[in-house]
Amino acid sequence: MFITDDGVRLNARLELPAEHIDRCPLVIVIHGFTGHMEERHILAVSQAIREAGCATLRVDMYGHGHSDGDFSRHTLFKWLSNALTVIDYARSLEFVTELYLCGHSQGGLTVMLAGAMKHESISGLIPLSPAWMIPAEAREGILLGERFDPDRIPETLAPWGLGGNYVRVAQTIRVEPAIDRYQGPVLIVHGTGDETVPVEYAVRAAERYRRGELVLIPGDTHCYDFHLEQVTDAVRGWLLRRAAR
Ligand code: FER
Repeated sequence: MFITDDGVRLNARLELPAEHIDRCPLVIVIHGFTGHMEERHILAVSQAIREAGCATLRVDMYGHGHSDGDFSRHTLFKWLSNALTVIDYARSLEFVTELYLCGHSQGGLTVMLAGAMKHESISGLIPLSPAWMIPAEAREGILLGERFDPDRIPETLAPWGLGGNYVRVAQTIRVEPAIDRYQGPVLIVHGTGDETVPVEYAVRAAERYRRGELVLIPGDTHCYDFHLEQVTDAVRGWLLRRAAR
């Protein structure tokens, strides 16, 4: 199915939990930079969410997976617009009791920002290895470890072929106020051996969130190559504890 964000078709998949019930919570699940909704860790986390009795809505964001848009033209503003549209779609579904946002890496950053913007309708956030240093690094002239002049942004950022507008947009975003604005419960999961997003960012975000909880996966990578089951256990357990409260 497609959810349309002002003419941009976003490939999306809605799945209900196995134990059929009339109404249940729904978790929107968002992949990372260069990712898509069929990645191993996205599928595994989504399944764990359904095992906790919640529906999942996986979405390919602008310029990714089978959604419209060119990768080279994607920006965090476009992803935020997509996220707001998907949230509004999810809120329109009759069966949905509560709405949660889960996202990996750049998708984790997206749910941190969108969760703050829509805080009144979001019951909790699950940022997985959130890449929330992207805006600060864009201001410093760093992108995925590569350096550039932040005041003379290249037209194209090799080797990913990203347009310079990705950086211009990222430079405007302030994550700390978004963290401070969100007062609901937040579960952050992060591998201590993450080669893309240093684990210290997860520690700082979890401390800064009013109701932050942190699960570290010892030695694991950005996409949980070694202990994906620890990630799924953490997410399932957190949602089950929310349901039992
Ligand atoms: C960056 C660091 C991390 C970056 C993107 C990421 C585009 C995101 C990684 C992911 O979503 O897996 O500097 O720049």
